[in-house]
Amino acid sequence: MNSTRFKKSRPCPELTEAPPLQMDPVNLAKDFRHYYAHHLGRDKHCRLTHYAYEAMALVVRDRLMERWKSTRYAYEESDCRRAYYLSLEYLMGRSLGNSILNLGVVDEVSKALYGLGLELEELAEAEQDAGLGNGGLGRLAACFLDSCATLQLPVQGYGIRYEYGMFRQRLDNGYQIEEPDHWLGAVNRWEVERPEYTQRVKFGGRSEPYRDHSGTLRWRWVETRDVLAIPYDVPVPGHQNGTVNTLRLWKAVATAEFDLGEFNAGDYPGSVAAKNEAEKITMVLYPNDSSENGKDLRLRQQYFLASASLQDVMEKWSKIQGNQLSRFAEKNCFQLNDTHPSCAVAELMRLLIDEQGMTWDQAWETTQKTMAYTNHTLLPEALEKWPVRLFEQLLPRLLDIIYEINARFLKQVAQRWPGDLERQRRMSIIEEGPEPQVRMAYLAIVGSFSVNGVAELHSQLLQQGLFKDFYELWPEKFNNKTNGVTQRRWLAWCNQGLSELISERIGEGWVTELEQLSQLKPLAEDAEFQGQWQHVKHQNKLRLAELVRAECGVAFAPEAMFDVQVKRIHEYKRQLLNILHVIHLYDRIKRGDTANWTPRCVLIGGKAAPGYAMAKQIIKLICNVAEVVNNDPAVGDLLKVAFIPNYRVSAMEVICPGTDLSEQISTAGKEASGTGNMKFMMNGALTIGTLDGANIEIREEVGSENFFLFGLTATEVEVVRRDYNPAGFINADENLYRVMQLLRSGHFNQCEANIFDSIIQAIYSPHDPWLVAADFSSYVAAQQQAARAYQDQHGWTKMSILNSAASGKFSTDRTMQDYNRDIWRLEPVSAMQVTGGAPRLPRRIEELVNGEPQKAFARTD
Ligand code: CJW
Repeated sequence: MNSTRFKKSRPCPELTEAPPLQMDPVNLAKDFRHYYAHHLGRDKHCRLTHYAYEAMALVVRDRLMERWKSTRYAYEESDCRRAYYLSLEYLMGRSLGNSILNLGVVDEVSKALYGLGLELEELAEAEQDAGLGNGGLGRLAACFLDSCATLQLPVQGYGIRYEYGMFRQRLDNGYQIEEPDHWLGAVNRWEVERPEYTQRVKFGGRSEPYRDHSGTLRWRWVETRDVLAIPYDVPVPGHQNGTVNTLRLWKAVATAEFDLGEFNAGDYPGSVAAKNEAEKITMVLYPNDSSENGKDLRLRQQYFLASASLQDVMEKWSKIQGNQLSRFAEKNCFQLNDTHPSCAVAELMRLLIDEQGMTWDQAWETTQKTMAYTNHTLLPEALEKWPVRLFEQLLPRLLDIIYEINARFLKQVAQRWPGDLERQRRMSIIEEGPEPQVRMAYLAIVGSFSVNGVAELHSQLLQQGLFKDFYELWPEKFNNKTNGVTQRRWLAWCNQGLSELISERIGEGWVTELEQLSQLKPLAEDAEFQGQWQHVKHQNKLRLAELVRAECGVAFAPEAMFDVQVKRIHEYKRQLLNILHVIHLYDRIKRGDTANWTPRCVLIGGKAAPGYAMAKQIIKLICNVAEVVNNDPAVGDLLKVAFIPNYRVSAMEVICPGTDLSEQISTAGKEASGTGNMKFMMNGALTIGTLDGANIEIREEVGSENFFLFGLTATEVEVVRRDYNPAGFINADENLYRVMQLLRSGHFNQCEANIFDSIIQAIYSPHDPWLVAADFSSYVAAQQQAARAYQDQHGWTKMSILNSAASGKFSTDRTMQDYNRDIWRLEPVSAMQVTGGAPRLPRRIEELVNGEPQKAFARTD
């Protein structure tokens, strides 16, 4: 930056050295009052909880700041190797509660607020979700950051600061309406703008050869239209360990010159248009979670993130190490969250060659040792491809580099399989055809030293299917890293009743070592413990019932079984199968088949991509079925159905603690992992599910007797699909036949003729890739088993406790240790010495800090 605003002055420690802020209720209350009255200018007449939230956010933020600084210093001083997580999405949700929990001051803050006549829970509710992601992939990134900070790993997240996050979903007569989520309309207390680290990102123009001073032929990217990337840093606190890591989010801003250039040329509207064009890049999150739609703005976003982040890391490197780039790969590692940021492979090559003067071979070695790629999907429509033509227009220099990478790579393929032209065509980074495309997954694989899937089955299927050729060439690159979730948010914070009960029995160690939950196993049949467990579940069900009443106007009775499916709406996730089962239950009630009935409350929620017509139709069907079922006096309390609008992180914090039965019913081989399944399990829900994604590992951990399994396996799915005859399945199953009759009769769309025709057709289609009809019978059987099991509350509670007790594997603390052991190879760095108080350390980290051999993170080779 050349602005005078950022002129450097001499270092001035007395500016920032201050005694640590106190964390006791008296001081917290004092600071709260200061912010409320003096900073926000509110007084006793202000009844808006929002300002109380803001004041508390400021109090907490101050405490984060000092730890954040010491963490930065600790990383700098230790000159440690670092990893960077590159992701187009971070679903952070709310920050206040999480920060308070991780600072270890839940009781202190509650007391301080109590003294002021306020309640922490109510304040926390006033915070808007930071919804900078679509679903599992974005939430996973947020859980990863939490675990890295807790493990004191020097990992920084890089992402985009979208002005508009994930759209808000409203329902109008059962139809999804999308509303903009202008989350930055309110002040965001959880970010710090750092214009002093602004980067410049190039677009457009052309590449041109030239000779440098030594006469070497080089390339440069000229006549570009640049965009500035301004970083906003978000603090990511570890759990009671003094560490605060950073998530750096980039905002796009027009450059002064190119504004002025057009302005001076007398084209004022042109200059404004150019400014808008630049700033559009970070305006909105694309609301697709499984199919790319080839919009050029999306490619701009991807490159913007990759380029700004890489330049940022390079700049820091140069400042400290000079132009000693030979050790860059030793000290830096980039984890690519799916192919979305995979431009980074070519961009790093460009920076190393064009800007740092490396040779191709040096640069390639550095890149290949630095990049690691995680795949999150097997769906072919989600595999990103960009038209070569678009690359040429937007990123011409990158396209040159991709061509060169591909040429050299295909030579390697030809050497390994001489004469196998078909294989070369299959493996080429450039897909030939009328509209040639860049296959981003192949670019990511070729440019990375590690390629991982996100659950055992998914990683296997990648190796045997989608990436088979690459696996044959480089088996050593491929590995699995089963997903997880952070138990800090997904148990300790969101289910405080269960947390307290668990901690009373086994201590608090599980908060940083989830495997300790296995100590609950011997208590699974303990009558007293069961009673307490049931009491907590009951309270959580009341809380969930209140949410459903407020949001859906449907009364859920807490004695009924709460049967929940919340996730993005997609055909492969089979919300349709769920609602067919609901119709079947309704049909049974109507025909009087209700002996030994288990009352059930079915809750479904999730957003459909705005352009995904079938997914929206499925929402409409769910809503219409709910309307009929809930208003039929013959049904009464036997069955209730609700679709909860605007499903998001903060809603899940109420939903998963109150759930009895977790629906994980995707067509086998389609859900890469799933992470909602883990949140439910941790909170003591039982799973009804297929052998798909991480369900398989959940069932392995908890035992088949504590899991309701149904459906075809991934292998069987392939076989059945070959000559699939849904009508055969429908005619062979009386229950399904009746369900289809009800649907076809228009029973759920009495005044809306034919609106469900496309759904009915899809079920009857021999080309239905999701095999809804094929799995119906076994799904109904598993549901019946679950219903019967629920009637034995003693048995059910036992299974519930065992599920929670067996969820240890599904902590992102474990996932991050796996990434670190096999991919990142970082040493944890403690930032403790500088902060006030005596934070409690998890045992493992205590050993590390106290100089014990760093077993947990030692290289195994
Ligand atoms: O990642 C989770 C998995 C889950 C998987 C999800 C995923 O479906 O099973 O638990 C964490 O590993 N999300 C995506 N792929 N896989 C995903 C997300 C956003 C996308 C996209 C794919 C956005 C676009 C395209 C594909 C786009 O162009 O906007």
